[in-house]
Amino acid sequence: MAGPQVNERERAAMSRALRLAARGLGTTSPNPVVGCVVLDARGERAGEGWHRQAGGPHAEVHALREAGGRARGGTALVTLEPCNHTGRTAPCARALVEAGVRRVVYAVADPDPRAEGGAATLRAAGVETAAGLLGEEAERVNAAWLTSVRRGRPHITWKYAATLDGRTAAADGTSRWITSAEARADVHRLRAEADAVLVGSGTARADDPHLAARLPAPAPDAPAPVQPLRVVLDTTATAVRPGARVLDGAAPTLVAVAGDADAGHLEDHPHAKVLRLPRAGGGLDLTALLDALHAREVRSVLLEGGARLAGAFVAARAVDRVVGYLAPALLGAGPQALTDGGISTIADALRLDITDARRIGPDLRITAVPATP
Ligand code: AOF
Ligand code: ZN
Repeated sequence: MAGPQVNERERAAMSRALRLAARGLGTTSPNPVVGCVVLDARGERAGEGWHRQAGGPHAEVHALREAGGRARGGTALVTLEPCNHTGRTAPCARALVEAGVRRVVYAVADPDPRAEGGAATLRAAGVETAAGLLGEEAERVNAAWLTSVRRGRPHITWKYAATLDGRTAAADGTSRWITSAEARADVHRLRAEADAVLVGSGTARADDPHLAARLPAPAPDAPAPVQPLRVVLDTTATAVRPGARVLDGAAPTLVAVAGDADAGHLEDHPHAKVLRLPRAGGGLDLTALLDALHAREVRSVLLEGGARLAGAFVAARAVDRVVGYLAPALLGAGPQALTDGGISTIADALRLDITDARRIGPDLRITAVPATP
């Protein structure tokens, strides 16, 4: 996509703003991640900042503070259209006008109805605006928040680890460890960035997973990342037993059960919350689940297992990103990473675009998103 007319310094500054924005992954939810760089009238970098925490100053405020008087006549590069509303902080569009910024370049328009209109406010005050610079990259770093605001449901990442022939365990059920320690550490990063991690009852029963993240050290001047909500789909309330590792209190845990399930042992448990959902197609109603998570301001979900649950999300076309860790090994038999996706003919394949492929230790990590038709 052709972006706006910009010079090389502006492009480099937006690229820097995107890297700054990414520092907020894991600490800004339910707010977006946003980065901002202010160039002075000569095009030199005068200030920069990023949003650290919901309720805290927006990225623009940090960057303008650092730039001080050098913002006058300068250019602000922001990864999200500056806000136009008085929320927990004053409108950034006004702050940019008051600082005397001459031009504002932003990567993605703000779809939040509370905040929209920043670009129009800037233009009305005589500030030049340009949109779309590195828009695809900005969409990617803010995918969780943008999906949530645009679609009214969390952004869903399906993660799996398999051998090169797509097996997640051997025929006898052994699966420790298919991928390397490096790949498993990378999964902890994915967890730390997610608001919730989700597993089905089969995984809960078979693996008794803990699902907490090994959290990274906080970024400079930033709050510590928080543990994601652990969510288990346990239709009949029989998979999560009182001694289950997800009930250890290390992170909050939500157990979704059918309306008629006998879940007294969970309702009485100090470290569990029970969510009652309607049944659908032999399991729980996924739309109702996503509605309930959205109502709790869960912006992003990491689907961690198993194959049938992933299949249900594929069948519902509710997978926004796939992260596959492929180990250089062959098994030739054993369970598949994905089953029952509701696809029986090649024309119905869920086509993806690979957005990243790299080595993680000895393994290969492939990231892909649904192809746009
Ligand atoms: C941020 N950080 O750097 C920018 C945001 O909850 P509030 O009052 O802080 O407002 C959040 C809204 O402001 C958010 O939904 C988005 O539309 C806009 N811009 N938000 O958290 C930022 N620039
Ligand atoms: Zn703002």
